[in-house]
Amino acid sequence: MTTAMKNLFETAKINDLAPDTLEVTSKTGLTTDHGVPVPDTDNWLRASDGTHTGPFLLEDQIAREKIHRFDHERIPERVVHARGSAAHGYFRVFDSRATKYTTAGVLTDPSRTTPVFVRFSTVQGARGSADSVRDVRGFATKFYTEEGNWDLVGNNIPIFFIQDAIKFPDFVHAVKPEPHNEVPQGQTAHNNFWDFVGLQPEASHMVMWAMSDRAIPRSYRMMQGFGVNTFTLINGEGERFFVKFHWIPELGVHSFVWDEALKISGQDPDFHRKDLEEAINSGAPAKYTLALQILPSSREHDFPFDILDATKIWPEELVPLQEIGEMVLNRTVDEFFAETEQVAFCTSHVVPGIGFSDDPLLQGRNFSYFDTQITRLGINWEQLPINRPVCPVMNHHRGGQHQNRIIKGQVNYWPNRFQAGPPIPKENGGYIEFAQKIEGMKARVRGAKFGEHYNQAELFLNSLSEHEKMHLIDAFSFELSHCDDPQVYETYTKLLCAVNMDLAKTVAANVGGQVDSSPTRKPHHEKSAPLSQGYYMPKKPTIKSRRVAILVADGFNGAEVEAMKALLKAGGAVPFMIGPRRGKIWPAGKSFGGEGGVLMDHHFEGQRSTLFDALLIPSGQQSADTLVASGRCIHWVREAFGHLKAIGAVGEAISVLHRALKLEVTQLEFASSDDSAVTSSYGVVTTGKYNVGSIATDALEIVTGGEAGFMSNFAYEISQHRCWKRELDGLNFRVAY
Ligand code: HDE
Repeated sequence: MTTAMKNLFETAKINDLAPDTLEVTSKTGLTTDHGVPVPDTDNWLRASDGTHTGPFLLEDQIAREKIHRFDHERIPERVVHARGSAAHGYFRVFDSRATKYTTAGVLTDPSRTTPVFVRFSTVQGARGSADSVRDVRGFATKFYTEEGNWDLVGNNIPIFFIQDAIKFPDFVHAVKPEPHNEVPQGQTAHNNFWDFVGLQPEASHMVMWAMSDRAIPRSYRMMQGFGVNTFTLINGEGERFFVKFHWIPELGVHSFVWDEALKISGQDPDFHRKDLEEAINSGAPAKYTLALQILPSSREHDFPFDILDATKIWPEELVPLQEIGEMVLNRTVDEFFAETEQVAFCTSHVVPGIGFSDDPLLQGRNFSYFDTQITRLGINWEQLPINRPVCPVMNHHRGGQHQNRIIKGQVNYWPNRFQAGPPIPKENGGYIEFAQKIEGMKARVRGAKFGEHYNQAELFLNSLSEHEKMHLIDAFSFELSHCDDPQVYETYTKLLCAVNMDLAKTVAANVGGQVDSSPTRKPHHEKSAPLSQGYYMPKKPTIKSRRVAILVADGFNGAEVEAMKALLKAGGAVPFMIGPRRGKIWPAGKSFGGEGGVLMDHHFEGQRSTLFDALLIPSGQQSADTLVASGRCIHWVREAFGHLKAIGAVGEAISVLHRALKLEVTQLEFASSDDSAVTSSYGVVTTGKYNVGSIATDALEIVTGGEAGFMSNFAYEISQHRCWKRELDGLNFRVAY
């Protein structure tokens, strides 16, 4: 006897949801909840003489039901990770190589396709807070496997603020809006957060990550995911391995720049939510590789850090990643509340072949998640369509609010005289805990190695590239400047001395903090390359799903724009036409108001440069003259330049760049306007003449250099995400944006 089912397929969960999914059309008439047709949903039943409005009648059960249902629409939001968005997809392993570590079919059987549902989130903010705030991102995956649901509830940062789950309520109270005035929203830049982490040195490693670019990801599709905690795998021989789970995004690991993130919080608070939806709908599903870090049980104590300490990474140089499979998110949700809001994860939900470790954070999490779902969704939360497994579920748990299932039979206990619903032995797939030997005294203690807090914080800092270090200093300075209690920021700048003296001095100088004259820790100067985001650039340069704004006004070069759009689309990018008005704009040679007008996607005021990855301005004298004379357009260019984005301009449009940048940034080079040579200077790509006939040769190779065409050079700059050299040479600081 077994509960397992065979041959799941990509859409198994979607099919499972189908009976609960309703398509509303003009033929789906309105009914009450008890199914009676409703003829009028606009007027409450009332006593009226036909001319004057009289009092309403409580007997109107249709109106009462409508109001009752409305009054109870809200459920408690998640204590943390309240703001999120989600997508459906599937997971497949490349081959069976993980069989030596685990019996879990989801990780070892290449003939399987396991449906998944992934919810991404921020941590601190409320449900309605902005997407682009500085924060850790949640990355929670529900695998609907043949042997039950496996929830891998991870983050985009591989470690955590605290070591022991008992500190979680303190940490969350400190990071959340302050109790007296419920301020601030979606931010760690406040006294209580910095007070807590300043007094809790175990947080110092995680604080470094939270102040790095990792905490302002460009997209959920461009960030890593980490299981954070140490889990275990058990193979067919009964051997146990420690494991850490990693997700690596296909598109590389990229972030906003801080000024951009701040502005997007106001300009488009739903940026990440829309980004995921737009990418999936435009045929660019989000893809991630699953990689494992594996340690045999025998190596548990071989490291200077405790491998069960969630404030530490296992450096990849010591424990390499093993890539085993790929996840694809290719379907948006049908209804946010029923799916994204009601999905509920539980770290304790693992499948045979996967187990836990003594990681003290994980053990607390294993208690907490089930508990919180009871408050949010009720005890039968796992029967909700989005949460229920696609394999058979049967047990003798009964009752509780919102029991959905009807289980036939005379008995609901075990043992029973019918042998109904028996336990499933290991041979048939029953989940068996690893027979771990345990000894010790009952005490409130942590392992000895849990006491060291700074070595990996320094390792992280040493491993960052120059521009990443600059961003980290700026982030610390921004955050601590928002603390108005000197005790708070002075404590933190002193703590930073233990991580790195130069960092501490710079931040202290910026925020008016203090440094210790004699730090106790000696620096080790070690580095680990994969800790820098640049390490995880895409395997092949790509512009897939990048948003490119094409700025035009009447009189732009129409044929050129058509060619450019075609090339960008061929590379998977998403071009947007931006003009002085959202209606039609007429290319050169077409008469205003006549045939051949091009509909704009947005107007200059409707969108800002912050919402695009790159800026392109085609030729056309009249168009360029209008743009040069528009302060808003000049701001578009300066802001894109300040945010280190790729900028392209052709022919007369080069004058727009002259007007926006040339005075301040004298070392920028531009192509001359009568020449078809391509000039690429600090991510600004220009050419005097773009030969539309050259599409075939300029077929978006995504390469840089004089040999390559204009669009290939422009695409190359987009694929680099940002031009860091512009920042390292201080060019962006000279432009007002
Ligand atoms: Fe969570 N966490 N957490 N957490 N967590 C929740 O569960 C908790 C931790 C993470 O999209 C809650 O359903 C404790 C680490 C994600 O629905 C709650 C501790 C990591 C999500 C909870 C931690 C996470 C949550 C709130 C310390 C990274 C959102 C609502 C011991 C590996 C999942 C809920 C979603 C959500 C408890 C620490 C990730 C209260 C006690 C470390 C991605 O149960």
